[in-house]
Order: sequence, then C-alpha cells, then structure tokens
Amino acid sequence: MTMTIIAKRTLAFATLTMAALALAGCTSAAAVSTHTPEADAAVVPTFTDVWVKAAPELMGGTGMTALFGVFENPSHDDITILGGTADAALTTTKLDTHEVVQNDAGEMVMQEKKDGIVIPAHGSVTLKPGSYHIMFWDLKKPIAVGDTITITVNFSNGTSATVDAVARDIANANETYDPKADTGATPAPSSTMNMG
Ligand SMILES: [Cu+2]
Repeated sequence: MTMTIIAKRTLAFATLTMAALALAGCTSAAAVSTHTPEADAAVVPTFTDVWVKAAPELMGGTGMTALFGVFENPSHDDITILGGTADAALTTTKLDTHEVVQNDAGEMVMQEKKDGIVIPAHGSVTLKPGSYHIMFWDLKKPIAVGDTITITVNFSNGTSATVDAVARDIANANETYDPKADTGATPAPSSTMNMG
C-alpha cells in the first residue's frame, strides 16, 4: 500500500492567527509570551491507512462512495474534521462528514454529521465502514480498485491537508452499511452510537 500525505497551512488560518494575536496583544502581552511553540503553531492532523471504497460501475451515470482512515491529532486542542473537496473531474459536490446511527426502526443509516468529526487532543479518530466517514456524492467517473483518489480535507483550526487514498473493495464497505451484511468487522450498534 503506497500512500502519500502532504499537509499545509492555509492562508485562512494565517489570517485568523494574526487576528488572534492582535486581540491577545490588546489585553495581555504576557499571556502571549507564555504560549508554547505547539500552541502557536498551526497543527495539521496526520493520517494513516486512508482509503476509499471502490465504485467500479456508475449507476444512472453517477455514484457515491466514502473515505476512511485514521486521523491523529498531536496537539493539545481538539480539532474537528469539517469535510473537504475532491478533484473536480471526480465530483464537484462538497465532501461532507457522515456518521452511521440507528433510526427509529432500529436500522443503521448514515446521515450528515453537521458539526464535523472531532479528533480529540493528543488522540485519534478512526473513520471506518459502519461509522464515521467522509462522503462522496455525484461521482462523474468510476473508481477502480487500486485507483488513487486525491482530496483536500479541511479542519476546524483553519488548516487543510491533501490526502491520497487508494481505492479498495471490501464486502462490508457498502453504502448502506447494513450490519446484517457484515463479516464481523463493524462494531456493534451500541459502540457506534457511543462514538458520537
Ligand atoms: Cu455517508
């Protein structure tokens, strides 16, 4: 498995940082000087085992899929995954954060997680089938097993990261996330619910 990750600070965050420093300077210059380098830096979460579910055939000229992986946050502040964007040749629809929850009928269904997916401070969060994921809608072309998909993931601290994910196809990564179709890799509904 080959995967490369390139992370960078965004201009938007640099602007926010300058504004924050200006505000802090108005009230207490001493407080600013006590910040650790870690606190002042734009910390970009890191990624391991990032992949997308292959979508080898489009239905009705379009399709959907999802991105999974482990996101780690080395900073001492929580950072939230806000979604992202894909190459326009793949889809121009914003990539939202999704979760899988149990509905009133007891079925596991996916829905948008509007407030994003939190990566706890000095911790990690795992996006996986049956749980959190980054959702792709309106695919313009198929994704074959082994294809590399590049997306930009945006974070609540103003940073973003460009992530290359290789397409896989496994039985329990279907879009309905029906636990009855699982091979055992998906957590029980109770553990999925507790992750929110
Ligand atoms: Cu979804």
